[in-house]
Amino acid sequence: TAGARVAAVDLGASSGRVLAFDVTPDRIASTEVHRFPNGPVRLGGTLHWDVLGLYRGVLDGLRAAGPGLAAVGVDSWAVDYGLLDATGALLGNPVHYRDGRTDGVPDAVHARVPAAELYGVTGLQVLPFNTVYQLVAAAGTPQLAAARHLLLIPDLIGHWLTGARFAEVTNASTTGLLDTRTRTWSAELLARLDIDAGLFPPLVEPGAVVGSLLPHVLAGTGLPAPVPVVAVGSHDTASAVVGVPAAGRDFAYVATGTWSLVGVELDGPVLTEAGRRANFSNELGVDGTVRYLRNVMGLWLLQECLREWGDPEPGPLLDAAAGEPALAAVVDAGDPAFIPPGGMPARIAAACARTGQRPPGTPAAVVRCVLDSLALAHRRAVRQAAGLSGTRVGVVHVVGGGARNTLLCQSTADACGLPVLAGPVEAAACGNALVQARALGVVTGGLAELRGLVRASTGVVGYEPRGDTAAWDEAEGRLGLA
Ligand code: LFR
Repeated sequence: TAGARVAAVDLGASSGRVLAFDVTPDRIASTEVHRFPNGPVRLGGTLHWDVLGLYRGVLDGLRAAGPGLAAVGVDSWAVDYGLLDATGALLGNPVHYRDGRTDGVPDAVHARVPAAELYGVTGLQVLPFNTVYQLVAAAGTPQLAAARHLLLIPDLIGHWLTGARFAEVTNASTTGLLDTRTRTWSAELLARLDIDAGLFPPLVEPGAVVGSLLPHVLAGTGLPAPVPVVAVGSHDTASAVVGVPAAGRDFAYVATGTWSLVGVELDGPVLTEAGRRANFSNELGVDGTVRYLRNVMGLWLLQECLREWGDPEPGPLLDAAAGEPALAAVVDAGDPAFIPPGGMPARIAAACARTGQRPPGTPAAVVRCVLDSLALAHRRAVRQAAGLSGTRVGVVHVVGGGARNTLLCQSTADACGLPVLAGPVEAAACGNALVQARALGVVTGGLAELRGLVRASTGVVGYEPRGDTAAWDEAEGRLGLA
């Protein structure tokens, strides 16, 4: 085929978007056809996602992308799921990963399966919201007892679009229930944690055609049949790393958005004790790759401050932050204490005070503190990822929403002492679309070829490291991190 139009659905923690991509063998061009808000809904003391609202946004986006659609692919944030009963009905709204139900659960789980043993199988950083901890927190609830199927968010959307039930493997690897070495569900872990193995659908690798849009979906979106749905790297980070426009292999990436996911791409997992202690994850990627990375708090810190301040325009604040002195105060952007919503400026001030630093006194100074702290965490994770995996890193690619934040990109270059290449902002949608296009036969090759297409088609902004990294060493020292 000479070219095709595909729709990439990319659901993030603060917005969902549908992009139409026109893909030819040597170029991709995208249009954002629909964007809709996403966010937590607190109900009865529990944080939920409005998943039907998201599904409606997807349908609206598909209608806007049509009528010439050759395929659809869906990616979203990881770890969260919907439960279906025996008739296929959704059992309640999916719980948001920032909900407090998993407080204390990791320790309880590790008392049954030691953390080191879990890591040896799943290779995952302990984050309290990993699906395994959510399921143990939900044990004994009537809802879980009634459940017959568990579908991660993109698979749930895919199920509603096609009727098929499947678990795409890159996202499944964030559950803490997959054996990262074999890319299959760990029957042993499921048994030891009394989690019903029957809940989990068959795994599929990215690139598989999982079904096609159901008749009522076609009718509702005005699309002519048939429209295949392709499993993509359904974890947004997996798709974002496909969309990194790297020319060589000696790169680290920072996939920025609500989170910063910082690491390197490997051919296989690194399951060392040193990596576990440093809190590195081995997430499964497209084409058999592994993302060796750490979750860093990301722009969530900034988003939550802005919310607290009544959502002012971020532009002027970022400009003011650029005029503030660098590294006046920093916090550990890897600290899980920042996971829950609410009171972020006060929590940042408290973290500064705890480490003997004067808390930032103005919103501009808080923003500067947040961005410096992120840059510091990026540097730490890039260096550790390289060291722990024996990878040489010559350049850092910043993709996702943070790629348009010039202060963050420059500070990341300065902190790492490495050039930063920033963009594309919509890397996840690019990676999503390219995997679809390859499944359709419009493009061929491996990740290097797909990345070449991103490079040829999207603009990238370069940042050279300035100054010396000693100031960053000193700032890191203040945090007393191991
Ligand atoms: C980024 C992301 C991260 C995951 C977090 C929670 O959007 O998918 O990779 O750890 O959201 O699901």
